[in-house]
Amino acid sequence: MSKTVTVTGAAGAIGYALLFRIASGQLVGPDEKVRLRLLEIEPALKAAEGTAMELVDCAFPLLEAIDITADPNEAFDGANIAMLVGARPRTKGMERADLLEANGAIFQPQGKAINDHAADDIKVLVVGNPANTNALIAMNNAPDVPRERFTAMTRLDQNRAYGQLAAKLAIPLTDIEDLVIWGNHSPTMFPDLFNAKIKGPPSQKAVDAVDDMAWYENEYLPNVGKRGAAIIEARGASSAASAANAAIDHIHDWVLGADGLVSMAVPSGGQYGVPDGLVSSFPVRVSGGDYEIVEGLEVGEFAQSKIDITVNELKEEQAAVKSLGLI
Ligand code: NAX
Repeated sequence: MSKTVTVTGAAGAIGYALLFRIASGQLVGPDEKVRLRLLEIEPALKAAEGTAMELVDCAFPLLEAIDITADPNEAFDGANIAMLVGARPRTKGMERADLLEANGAIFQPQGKAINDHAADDIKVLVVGNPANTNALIAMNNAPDVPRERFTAMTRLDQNRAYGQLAAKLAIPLTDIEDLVIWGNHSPTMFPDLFNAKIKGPPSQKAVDAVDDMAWYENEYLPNVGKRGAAIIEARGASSAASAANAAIDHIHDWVLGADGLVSMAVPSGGQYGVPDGLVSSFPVRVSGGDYEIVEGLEVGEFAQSKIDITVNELKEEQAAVKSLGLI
């Protein structure tokens, strides 16, 4: 058996950091062969071919085939996993409506192509920004695919949240568990220290271990939320290897399972008051190839006020794409 993995934006920076890890077996495990499908726009096909040449030159035993195309129908034909990385970035002076419209032109046809051509067990991860709303667009254009198969990435935010909390508490990040992100993959996201735990004995709530609400609100939240901008400022280019790493984590755990809570932006079923159908990040449990939103977690007044802000932003994006006729 092998899995067909479609990667869009394959010639981009994240694609370059992602494809070699998929082909080496880090995505779906060391026993599963993979067939790669690279989707790019015409002008980037040659660059994608160059990446494919390097993939061949790695002689990965698990890599069965590589196909390159600019046609979404071909790219998603028989796909078991789709990693939608290519998107239209916001350029200077671009209004939000223009950004959403430009991305609609990408994610509408890709959603339709997934609907018509992907394998029955397709799992979709949207990385390209605005990730939650791009996933919403693709999902709404794929009426025959169960909607829970469309997800967006907040795992990089989760990984950043782990790193910064471990640094603050001067503990190994393996001592932290159940630290998840709520809401939108944008600076409004909410990393939840109330449900995160520091391993014991005795186990402690992360917020108690920090014991500094001013740091949580005024440093941690903005520093996690704006980490992407800080990386651009420092490197002169946006996060690529860490984004690819998080995309691997997201799909790996979805397919193979994981302990504890992880963050995935998934269509809401109305949990925690998030409107049905909105693609928002939740605490989820993953096992047996499925995920489930974990209900009944503590959401106090502070957390709720932050979750409201980020969910309201998603509602506005949803209303905007609706008015543009994209969903
Ligand atoms: P690059 O600009 O390096 O690559 C994007 C690639 O997508 C380009 O090769 C382009 O030709 C291709 N592309 C554009 N339209 C396409 C289409 N219709 N079909 C197929 N391919 C298409 O960007 P990169 O640094 O790789 O980032 C990709 C996306 O990830 C961006 O939207 C970025 O904002 C987003 N990110 C999302 C993150 C997340 O946590 N969800 C974090 C990292 C990253 O910022």
